[in-house]
Amino acid sequence: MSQEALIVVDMQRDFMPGGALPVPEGDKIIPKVNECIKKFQKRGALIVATRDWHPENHISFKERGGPWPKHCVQNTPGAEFVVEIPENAVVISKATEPDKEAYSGFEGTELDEILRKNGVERVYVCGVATEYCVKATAMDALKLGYETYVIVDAIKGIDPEGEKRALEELQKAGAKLIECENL
Ligand code: VGL
Ligand code: ZN
Repeated sequence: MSQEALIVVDMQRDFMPGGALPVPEGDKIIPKVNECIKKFQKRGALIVATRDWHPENHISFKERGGPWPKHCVQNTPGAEFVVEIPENAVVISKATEPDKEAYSGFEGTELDEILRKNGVERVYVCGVATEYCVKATAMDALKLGYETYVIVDAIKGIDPEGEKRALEELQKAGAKLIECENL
C-alpha cells in the first residue's frame, strides 16, 4: 500500500525568536506544526523530524568563514526540538560533519532509504526555514520522485519576499501547496 510521511524540518530552539539563528515569528507556527503531527499520527503516516545537528566547529559558522552564527550544536539546548515529536517518529540528523553543509534532510542521510523501506510515495513538508532547509528538502523529495506537498501555514521563512520566491520555485518544480485544515 502506498504510504505517506510528514517531514517536520528543523523545528529547533535556535531557529526560534531568542535563539542563535532566529526565523522571525518562527514560534508562531509551533501550534500548527503540532496539529499537523497529531493529524498524521492519527492516520498512521510516518512522522519524520529533521534536525540541524552541527559539530562545534561546523563549516557554516562565521568563525570558519561561513554565513551563519554558531547554531544547533549537537546536544546543546539550542538544538532541542520545540514541537511534540512522537516516540515512534524517525529523527534525521543532518549537517553532522565538520566540513559539509547540508540544508536538505536527504543530503548525507538515510532519509530516502527509510521512506522507501516504509513504502512512502507521498510526503508533506513543514517547518523552517522556508528558503533554506524546507525548500531544499522538498526539492530533493521531488527529484527523488515523491509526490510532494508543502503545508503553507506550517512553514516560516526568514523574509516574506524570499519565502514567496521559494514557494514559486517549489511549485514550478511540481510541489503542491496545501493548508493544514485541508489535510
Ligand atoms: C538552516 C541555515 C543554517 C535551516 C540551517 O534549517 O533552514 N538555515 N542552517
Ligand atoms: Zn545549520
